[in-house]
Amino acid sequence: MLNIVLFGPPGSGKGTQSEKIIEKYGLIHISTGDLLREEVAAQSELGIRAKAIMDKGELVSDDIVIGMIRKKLEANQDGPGFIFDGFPRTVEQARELRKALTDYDERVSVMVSLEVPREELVKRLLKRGEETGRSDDNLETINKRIDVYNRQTIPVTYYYDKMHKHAGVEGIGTVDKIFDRIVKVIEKVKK
Ligand code: B4P
Repeated sequence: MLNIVLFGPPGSGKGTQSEKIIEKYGLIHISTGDLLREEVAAQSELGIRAKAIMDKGELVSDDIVIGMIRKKLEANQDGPGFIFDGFPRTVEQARELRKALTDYDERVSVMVSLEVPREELVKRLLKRGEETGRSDDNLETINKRIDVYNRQTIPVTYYYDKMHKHAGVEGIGTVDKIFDRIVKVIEKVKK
């Protein structure tokens, strides 16, 4: 299987690039952000709790997110592999992902980290907020999300560095240009 972790700060293009990677490699998409927003839309108990946390720009608890991932992995064992979009976001989540994949004799092939400067992230997310009305795309929450990323999520890069699986990719330019850079990284690990 080809198992890709697509990593980066909020607004770095994870969701955007995931679509293109799926189209090319036929991977199964697991976006914890999308899964949480589905729960919010369904107004489930989990969704109601998650919305309050997401609107503050904080991270939903590891237990909840890991539970969602395990369910998805269990249900999709026959595919060509997975793209993990927006997960893991803490070192604990990274450790749990490793354990869950090991249960199926699988592992992460590569962690692709999209690198985008803060001012560009803020610009993109404000634009998306205007266009879609997404409730966490407002200036205060965007700044909080980026701070949370720098504090809680950046350490995940060191975790994959130690395993020689972290590949940084410049996330500035056209969507197609960035996709070409990602494909180069994937093709190397596919061999
Ligand atoms: P996510 O849904 O993962 O939100 P995100 O990181 O903001 O989105 P993404 O990064 O995918 O957006 P994209 O760049 O594609 O998470 C939302 C919240 O859910 C979190 O704050 C947290 O509370 C919770 N959560 C999710 N996962 C969790 C976890 N594992 N643990 C705990 N909590 C979790 O797109 C941004 C914009 O940029 C788009 O409008 C796009 O069109 C634009 N764009 C993309 N590429 C571009 C380019 N090259 N040039 C210009 N614009 C571009």
